Amino acid sequence: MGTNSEKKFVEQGYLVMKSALLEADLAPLIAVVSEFVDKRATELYNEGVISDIYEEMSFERRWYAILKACSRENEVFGWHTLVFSEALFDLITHPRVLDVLERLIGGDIQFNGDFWVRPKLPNEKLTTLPWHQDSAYMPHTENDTHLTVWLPLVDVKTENGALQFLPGSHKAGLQTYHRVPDEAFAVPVLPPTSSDTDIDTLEMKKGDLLVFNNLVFHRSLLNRSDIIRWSVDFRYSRIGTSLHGLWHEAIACPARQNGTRQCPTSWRTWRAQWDTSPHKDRFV
Ligand SMILES: O=C(O)CCC(=O)C(=O)O
Repeated sequence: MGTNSEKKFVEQGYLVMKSALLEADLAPLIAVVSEFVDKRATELYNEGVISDIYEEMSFERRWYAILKACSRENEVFGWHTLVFSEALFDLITHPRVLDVLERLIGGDIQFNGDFWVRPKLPNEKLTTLPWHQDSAYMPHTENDTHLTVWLPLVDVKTENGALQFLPGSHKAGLQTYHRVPDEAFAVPVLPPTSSDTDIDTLEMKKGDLLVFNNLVFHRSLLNRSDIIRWSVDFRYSRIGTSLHGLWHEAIACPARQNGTRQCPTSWRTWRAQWDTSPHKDRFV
């Protein structure tokens, strides 16, 4: 990444790094997700709820086929506890991910403890997110830089629920939010004004890396395809940045110190933090 990319990030509030990761970097986490899907399919089959475990189906299709077969909705916008694993930790602290962040916020980086694997199902309203800024859902964070790294686990197109961004929209600061009927999340009182030409739709390939700040407006389109748009996202900030008691603070940890590529936190240490964290039973 050259200085042009950094300038672009400052101007736009987000950046896509093409082919930042290899298939092999994502494979262990995909295996964790697939193992859970397989386990759940087997349980439902043994309970007599479904008559097929869809073993031959691809990663993009299998979970949706299982849910359809038992007439269940996903009911959650993301998986957290289910995917807690060494594979997840390795991706959060992957040198190639942290190299991108280091160029943007320097070589002292903390992982904020916030992670989600998102099975965005076909035609699902819950995961079709309206325009928002992440600081709207992270109280008191608007005066600091918090970065989200977003990684597609399948190729993402407009049709299967790409993210859209409003370049430069972070510069106006955090807007006021309120709750409205039929929206699972708070929405801006004054939705950002945008013409279609302002909107940047991010079609991404598996292996591409998106990073965005906590104030840039973005949204998540409806998945109009018949496959699941699987993705994973993590949040970071500079070491020393207050997390203001956010729900995931207990599993925050240093991911890089003094620009050294060796991660200062081990999987064992992070797992011990998780084992004593108050939120671990709060989410699927
Ligand atoms: O993955 C998605 O569809 C939405 C992600 C998002 O909006 C966020 O992480 O703030």
